[in-house]
Amino acid sequence: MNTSPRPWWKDAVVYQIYPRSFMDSDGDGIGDLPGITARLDYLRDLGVDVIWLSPHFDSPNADNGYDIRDYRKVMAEFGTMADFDRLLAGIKARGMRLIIDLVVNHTSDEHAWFQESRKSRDNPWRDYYIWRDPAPGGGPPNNYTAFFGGPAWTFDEATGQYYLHYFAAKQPDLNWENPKVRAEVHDLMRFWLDKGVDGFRMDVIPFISKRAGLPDLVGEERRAPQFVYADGPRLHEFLAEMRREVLDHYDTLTVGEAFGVTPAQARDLVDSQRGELDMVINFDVVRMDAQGWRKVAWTLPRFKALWAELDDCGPFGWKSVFLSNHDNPRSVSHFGDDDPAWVERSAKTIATLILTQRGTPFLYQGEELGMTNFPFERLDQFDDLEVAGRWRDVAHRVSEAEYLESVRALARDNARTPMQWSSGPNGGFTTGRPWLAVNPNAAWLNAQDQAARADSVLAHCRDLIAWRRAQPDLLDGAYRDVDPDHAQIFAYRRGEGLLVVLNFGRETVRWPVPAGIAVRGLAYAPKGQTVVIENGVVALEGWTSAVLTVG
Ligand code: TEU
Repeated sequence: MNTSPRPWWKDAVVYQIYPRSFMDSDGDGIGDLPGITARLDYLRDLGVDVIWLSPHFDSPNADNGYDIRDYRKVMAEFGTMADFDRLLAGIKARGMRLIIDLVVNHTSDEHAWFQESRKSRDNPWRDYYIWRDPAPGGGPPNNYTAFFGGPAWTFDEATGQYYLHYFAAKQPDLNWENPKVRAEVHDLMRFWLDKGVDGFRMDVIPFISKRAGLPDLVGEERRAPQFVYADGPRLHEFLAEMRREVLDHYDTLTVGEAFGVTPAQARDLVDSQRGELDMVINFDVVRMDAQGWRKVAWTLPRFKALWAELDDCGPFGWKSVFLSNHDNPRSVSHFGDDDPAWVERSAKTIATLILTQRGTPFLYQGEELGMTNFPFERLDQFDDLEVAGRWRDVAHRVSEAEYLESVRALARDNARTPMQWSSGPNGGFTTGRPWLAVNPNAAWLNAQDQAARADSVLAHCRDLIAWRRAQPDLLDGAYRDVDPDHAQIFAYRRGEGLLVVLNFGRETVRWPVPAGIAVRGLAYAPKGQTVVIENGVVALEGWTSAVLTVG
């Protein structure tokens, strides 16, 4: 029997900050650490427990900080180490915690290790990266493709070999087979933990172990190489070593970004008896309507089936719950209804889902306001290298209109437009020129307006976060979908005492409570939205959510 105390992160609500787009304090159009520090009261008032900060390290920004040049230095645009220390102190002073991004599948090609590594075949850092000779007939060593377009190999003239990169050519993959690389990673983790950070979100962590011999992708593997990249033979060993060497000596939260991981593999990664990760960020739901770059249809029954499948994270596992982040469209545009007449109700419904599923909820900046996708109209409006990179791959066989239609729905830049603090210039994000355009709906969709209204999305998130703390059934109760086939209602039990009912459409629905569940009353609903319980039927207005007590 497991007698250890319940870890703090099981009851926590996590809030992700993408620093580039959160708050600019110095007018250069780029968000920064002092900007975040200035907004800590906003986050405390919202009631979140943990902040996950996307990369804040020195970087040439080929991929907005996911290409790190120096792991021990703060990105100049974001401030200094003193600014980081002030931010961390401000977070602690408010009773919150901080986890940072650990991006160690790859570095920037401008990292000192790679600068050395590429110099010569016998350089002491050569084996920090993955170098291979050209294929016998010339060309890349195998047919691996990169997520940002083109092959996963780039030829380096100086030494006549190719280096491997699963992402951009400016993001060479580290060679985790080399014990020195692993020791370097452990060291840099200790550096930040000793400063007082409370853990890590680990970027594409399942990719660190490469398949032995790097054989070609075959058949279906070519369409979704992430499943091959995430399936290396030493992944579990490397994670257990990291736990032993580093994490066991601190009180941390570790959440692995599990791109390419199946639910079955995820169960191993989060099995606390194995000692690897505390939870993972699973892609099944957020990418359910994406085939590569192409947007395909999704349905509510399929959506529900995926939640049910993910809920099974094994007897010793735990999971994260999220519907958006900096790599995905805005949740209200993606799975809700971002029509101005419905956006607030719809965003509240989605927030209820996130805050009442079993697992640790992750809210992404602006989601607490119902921020929407940006009305992109042309390819040249996108900043993200992924949009141009994939376009280069497919332009010869796909029309620009067809590509744009998918990309405007799914592109990562939708989530990266600046936070909408007010209806003022640039949504109150900056006094300068924002690095990425502010969504024009900041005029009426912003934090200042919502903070003043008791029925706003922001107020709903705040109220529900506070309320859930005192609900053992929400924190730990078993999960059971009670009507998996309904096309508009998502309804699930939490523990013995609660039933959550969400209306995923505009029409009012009269939903008959399934036999065997006795509804006792309404425990929670967003302010100003009508829920009527009568004769075993729950009537919910369009895009309305309710938590009911059952017995
Ligand atoms: O994301 C990797 C990932 O899983 C994808 O979302 C990826 O961004 C792409 O869309 C694949 O199709 C992580 C980071 O979250 C992302 O921002 C980085 O660009 C990427 O790794 C590389 O570090």
